[in-house]
Amino acid sequence: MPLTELTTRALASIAAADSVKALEELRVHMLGKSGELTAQLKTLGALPPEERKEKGAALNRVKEELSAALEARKTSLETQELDERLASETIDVTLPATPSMTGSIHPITQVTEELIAIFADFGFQVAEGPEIEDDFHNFTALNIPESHPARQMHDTFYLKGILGDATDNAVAQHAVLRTHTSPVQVRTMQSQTPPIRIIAPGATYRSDSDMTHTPMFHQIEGLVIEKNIHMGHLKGLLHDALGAFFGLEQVPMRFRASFFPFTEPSAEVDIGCKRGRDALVIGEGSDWLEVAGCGMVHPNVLRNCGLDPDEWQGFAFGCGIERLAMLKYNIPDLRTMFAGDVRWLNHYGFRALDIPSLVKGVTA
Ligand code: 2U9
Repeated sequence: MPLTELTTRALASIAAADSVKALEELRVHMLGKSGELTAQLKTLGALPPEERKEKGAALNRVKEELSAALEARKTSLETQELDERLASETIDVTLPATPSMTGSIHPITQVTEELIAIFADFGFQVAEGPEIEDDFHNFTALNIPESHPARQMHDTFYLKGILGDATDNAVAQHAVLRTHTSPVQVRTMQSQTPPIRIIAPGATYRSDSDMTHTPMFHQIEGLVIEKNIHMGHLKGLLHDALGAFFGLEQVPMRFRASFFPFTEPSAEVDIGCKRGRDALVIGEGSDWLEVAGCGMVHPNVLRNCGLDPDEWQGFAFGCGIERLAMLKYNIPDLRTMFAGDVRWLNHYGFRALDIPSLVKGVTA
């Protein structure tokens, strides 16, 4: 076919192509390996040099013209196709998003928030204090004598150096990682005037690591200081708080006489339970499970914190948050709590929007 006719027909076909796909087929048909123009280019080699030069130049011009026409048509078709899609496809930007949830609330955080919700309902405020303490607030004020085993190296993490200025008549104070949250109550008694009604949740540290102990763990402690507060109030409060926590109207509970340096009298708190072969049911059965310790604040502690024991008395209690979380949410192994395993967190973690509130009961 003469070159001019081939060009005219090809340009007409390009102009008539109605899709990017049809255009691509045309390109292959003309300029592809077995295309019409390519076939003509292949014949150049057999021509005498003068004729080859002339025809070669003509063929290249046609090739460029067709390539340019193909490109221009392609751009125009693409624009047209996009316009058609934009006209036909609609998106409702007012529809609610459907995000996939990632991340979860650790059971320790969840249980802490549950307990805060429960005690806030009883009129308690949340108190906080430093995790690096001195030995006065962590031990001395709490009537824990110098020789007490809890002060020994194997229990307490001592930090290098001392706090305060020992040269300036001040007592040299060892820096320790707090071994309980009790120094928070000491600081509150020193800085506030009773009546006091606080809970102190937070991280605590002991140099202890085995199946049932991790070097960092969490406690929640409570303190009430009033003029006429007594053990009966303490027992009633813990009964109602534990009932709310475990989602039970009446929880069997008993006080067992015990000893703590900072309370007198002291008691350990058990709740009734039934131990099945692989399940533990709280609130039923004839077995007992220890969940907390408590007592009336020792007069020495009140005095150490600047309160007159003849004027004020108080009760205090403490429990381990890990233990409560394991019991309530059937977590079998303490050490998995801090392994940072995302699969564990997906399983035992809570949704960020499941904020504990007493409106529905704090039991998830
Ligand atoms: C002040 C006065 C008294 C807090 C108390 C307990 C009893 C207790 C343990 C339970 C399990 C700690 O996590 S655990 O090992 N705690 O048995 N704690 S009375 O008494 C205080 C605290 C502060 C000023």
